[in-house]
Amino acid sequence: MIRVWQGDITTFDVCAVVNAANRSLLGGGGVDGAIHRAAGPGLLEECRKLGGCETGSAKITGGHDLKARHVIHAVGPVWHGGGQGEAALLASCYRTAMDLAEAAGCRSVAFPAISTGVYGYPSEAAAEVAVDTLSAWLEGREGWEVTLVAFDTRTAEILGKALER
Ligand code: AR6
Repeated sequence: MIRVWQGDITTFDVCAVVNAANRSLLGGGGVDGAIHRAAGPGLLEECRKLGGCETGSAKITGGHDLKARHVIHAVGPVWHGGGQGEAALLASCYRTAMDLAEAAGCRSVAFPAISTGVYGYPSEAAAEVAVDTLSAWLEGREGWEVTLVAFDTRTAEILGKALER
């Protein structure tokens, strides 16, 4: 099951929250900064040991001071107009994050709108990639709760529309 929820992902009580990180995995602005602030310095300490992450992939850590047991740090693509494999890289983020959540024994995951802030990916197109990729991944699997977290009303509407298609 996929649902849309508007609010701050750092408050979410799920098995894994996904972070929209960069390749260094050493923190940044946006949702990344918010997650690191809420999780406390132990998260950065753990991230330092990961050696970064490729665009389109993800790595998992503990949740530290968050309610969530795990943080999955996914590195979305920077938007360059759509002709540089952005959609495939974004889809790969969602799939890899779900694979890592499953391997960690999770059945509940919350995602921010990866790449749609600083990285400039158009929100409508990103929402369709998110919904299509997650729907395909969830096919044949039972008991999952996947939440698409929108920080603002506009993103919530866009995600809702992508879900209703
Ligand atoms: N809860 C939920 N969503 C949030 C929150 C929050 N607390 N804060 C922001 N968002 P962005 P990106 C939304 O820029 O585009 C960082 O510096 C935000 O409104 O956080 O993937 C990293 O270190 C937007 O819809 O991530 C990278 O360098 C969405 O989260 C770079 O930004 C993603 O926006 C990654 O850029």
